Amino acid sequence: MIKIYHFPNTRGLRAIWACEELNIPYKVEIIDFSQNFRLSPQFISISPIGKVPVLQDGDVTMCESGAMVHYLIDKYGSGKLRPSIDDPMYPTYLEWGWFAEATFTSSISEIIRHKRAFPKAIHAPAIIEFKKRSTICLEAVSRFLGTKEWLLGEIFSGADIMIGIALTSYVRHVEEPFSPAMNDYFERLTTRPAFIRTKQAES
Ligand SMILES: N[C@@H](CCC(=O)N[C@@H](CS)C(=O)NCC(=O)O)C(=O)O
Repeated sequence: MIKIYHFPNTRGLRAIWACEELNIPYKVEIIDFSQNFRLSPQFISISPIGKVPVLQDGDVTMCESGAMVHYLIDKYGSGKLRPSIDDPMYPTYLEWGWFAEATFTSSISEIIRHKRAFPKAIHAPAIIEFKKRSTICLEAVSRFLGTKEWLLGEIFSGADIMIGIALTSYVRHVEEPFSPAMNDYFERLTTRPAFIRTKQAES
């Protein structure tokens, strides 16, 4: 069975959510998030820089959340949650999935990393700058979404899972209100039964 090493409220939610949407059996192992454990030889052997999530599926071990979502959808989705490669929406699907981690979540992570690295010397202008960069990403998502139900239109896809978890991080760490349209999208995402089960799976 697929095993997902995870810590609550982190990117492992993406892999769990994909499993839930696709009804793939999986189990979650909540790890000890201390650096001691994450940088231990035991954990580094499955996650080379000591981060979560890690997904194991038989002989496959993965430690990038976006790659996990992509893999689960391609391997187990039977065409669900993604357009086919010759669909004109396919590049858009890839683009927003990548944007979610490489650009959007990465800006939000700067806030977390800065606070964790300098708990007694948080540099307020740096936090303001990181929040500003994260909000520019949010606005890009908002413009692209427009009045659509999901990023690709009527079909919920892996790109929504990727962006959805970036939005949960935005709420927790940027703490700026969403526009009404973004609020509606966020509500559509977080009231999906699979998302609700995802949150239950990590507690
Ligand atoms: N690009 C990786 C990032 C993984 C990552 O940064 N994970 C965070 C939790 S969401 C972590 O383990 N942080 C611990 C640290 O930075 O030391 C992914 O998408 O899986």
